[in-house]
Amino acid sequence: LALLVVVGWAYSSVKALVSEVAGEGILVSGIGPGSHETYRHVEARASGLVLPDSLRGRSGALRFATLTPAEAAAFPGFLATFGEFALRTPGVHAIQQQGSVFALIVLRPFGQKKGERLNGYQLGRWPAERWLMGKGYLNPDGFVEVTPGNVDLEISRHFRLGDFLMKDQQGTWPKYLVLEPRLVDKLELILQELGVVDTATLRRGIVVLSGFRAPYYNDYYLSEGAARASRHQYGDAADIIVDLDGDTQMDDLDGNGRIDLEDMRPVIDAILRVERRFPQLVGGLGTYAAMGPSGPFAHVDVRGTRARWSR
Ligand SMILES: [Ca+2]
Ligand SMILES: [Ca+2]
Repeated sequence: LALLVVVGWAYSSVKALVSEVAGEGILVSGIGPGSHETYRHVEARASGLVLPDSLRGRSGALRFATLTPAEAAAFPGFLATFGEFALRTPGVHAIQQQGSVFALIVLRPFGQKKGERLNGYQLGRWPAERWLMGKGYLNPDGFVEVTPGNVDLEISRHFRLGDFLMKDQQGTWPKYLVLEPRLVDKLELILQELGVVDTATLRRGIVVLSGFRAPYYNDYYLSEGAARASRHQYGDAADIIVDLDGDTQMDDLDGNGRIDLEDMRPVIDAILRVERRFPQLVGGLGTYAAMGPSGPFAHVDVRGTRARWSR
């Protein structure tokens, strides 16, 4: 049986703790901001916590799953491992299993947002709070609570939780995020298609210019062409560049000395190949000419239906 080590929200301390654990067992911490970190061992066998392979996505590269409190309660072994407290207190529950860490993230329910804000963090009102919206545009189930302790959590082989945060409200903690694992899965598959997956010197390859955008933030950009029903509000969209050389600019992928829309061609081809292989990950694909210093970029999402545009 694999050694399972489970720790809570204070992710930065995970690595240190893992090395201290000997023998077969699970290490459980108190979770959530303000809670004391108390650790206890429980029997791995007794808890029955098993991660299905499907949680790692079609790329096999996912290292996180999001759970509503109800889903967490129904997750085999979750309650026995983390206790009922974990259902009431949203947080990250990281499981160390044979050298790789997997995070079960309990969401803060959408209903805890009061008006435009959640714990002081400005989010705004979702389209379905304001208008009658169709399927696929209902309010999100909840939010990932991002703290200084988990912002660098590796949620997949190439991405961190913080990659998908809004860039505003720098000094406000906790921050909140809507994030679909299927989006991160698709980005990992795009990297695989681009053939850059195991390039040792490049941690990422794809840079997320803009991931989650709360409605209040999205509304600022309506006049610049942002859609009122933008998928960014649902955590399943990202504006990306391919930046293998790490200069925060789209790369000259065709090597002709210019950085322009032609360089998006290999990216578009990779996205189309991913969608052909995995129709479940079909979504929007938009290309944009340079609007800022990072150069041209692509919008990719997993809305479930095909959408194509170029601006
Ligand atoms: Ca670059
Ligand atoms: Ca070029």
